[in-house]
Amino acid sequence: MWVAIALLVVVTGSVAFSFLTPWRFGEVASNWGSIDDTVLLTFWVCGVVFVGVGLFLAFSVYKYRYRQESKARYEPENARLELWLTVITSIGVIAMLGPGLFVWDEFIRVPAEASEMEVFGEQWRWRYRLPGADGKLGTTDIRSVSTRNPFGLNDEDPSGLDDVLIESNEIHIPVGVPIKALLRSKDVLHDFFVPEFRVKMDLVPGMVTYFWFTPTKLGEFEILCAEYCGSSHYLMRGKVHVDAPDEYQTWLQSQPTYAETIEAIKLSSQDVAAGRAIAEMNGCLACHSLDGSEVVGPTWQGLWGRSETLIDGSIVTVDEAYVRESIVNPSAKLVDGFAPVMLSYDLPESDMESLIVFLRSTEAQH
Ligand code: HEC
Ligand SMILES: [Cu+2]
Repeated sequence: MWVAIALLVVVTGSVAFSFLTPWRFGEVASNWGSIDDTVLLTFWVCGVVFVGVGLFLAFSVYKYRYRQESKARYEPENARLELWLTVITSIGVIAMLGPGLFVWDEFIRVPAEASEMEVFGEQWRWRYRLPGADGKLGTTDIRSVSTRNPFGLNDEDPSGLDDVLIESNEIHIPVGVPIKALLRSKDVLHDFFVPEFRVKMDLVPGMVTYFWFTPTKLGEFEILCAEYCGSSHYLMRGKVHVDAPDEYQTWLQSQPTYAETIEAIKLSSQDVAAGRAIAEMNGCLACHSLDGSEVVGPTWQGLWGRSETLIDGSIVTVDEAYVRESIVNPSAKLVDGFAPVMLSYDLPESDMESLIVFLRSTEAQH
């Protein structure tokens, strides 16, 4: 009796929770409302089965409870019962999964007018690449990836020179324009996920995966990596800004092309701008700010020459030796108050020198 009541409470409680819960889908900000429909369909099919099974269980537990005089019947086979259970289960599974196949087909059937956007993931950041004036992304080869060419663009391919490189976790896209997202990973499995767009797909090393979407709402939306990809997976976040067309153009004009980044680095290695470009290309600025704000690591504002307290309580002055050690072997001296999440970098000496020129320029002005 009590078991049957407990089962009834579980069933009615679950149903009530599903209808009263404050945790609902947020508004969809893309054309993929149909993804919500498939999720809700799964929810309803599972819900109906759950209620049916739960009630049947409660009923059976009560009806066939132990009684002194009752006797069990021996009935190991029942072909009719098995037949209709199989039919009903099959219908349930088809109803649940069938419509999703049609949505999936649309999800990867990219409209011809879609513009391309490459999403490049690595431990633990995002980068993006947009086709330049020629509307074509240049070809890449993962073997060409270097600190100066983080996307691995083929230098022989002229269509890559005008590609716009976004060395930031944040990307802008214009509202109302269909976009084909091409996903690449430099190292391990990652997963590009924008909950409000209802889009999500793995980045698989060695291949390019894709899907398409049209953003329908202006605003800022969070990008998450939805595949556990190492110790700092939780830091692998980004933002997509959906802009009005003119705002988007303004932003786009301010982003460097591949040809421009090559130029910036060609400047003498004594040039602060070259060092800054190297810091950007290596992703240092994803964790170190230049404006005093604390991102993941200590800010680089006023870095050179300042006194830093380490976790063992000792104090060091930031000079060339300390900076070099912090880059090559970050765990040797950990700054107090920060997580040990920086990876060691093996930079060519010329890049290291440029970086140091740039970091020297951060000395606080008195
Ligand atoms: C994943 C985030 C992350 C990235 C990327 C990163 N760092 Fe760091 N960095 C940190 C953290 C956290 C600390 C503080 C803990 C420590 O000392 O390791 C730090 C400390 C430092 C320090 C010592 C700073 C001080 O105030 O004493 C230097 C110098 C430094 N990083 C340089 C670099 C350079 C150069 C790069 C790029 C080549 C880089 N970092 C990339 C997170 C990062
Ligand atoms: Cu990841």
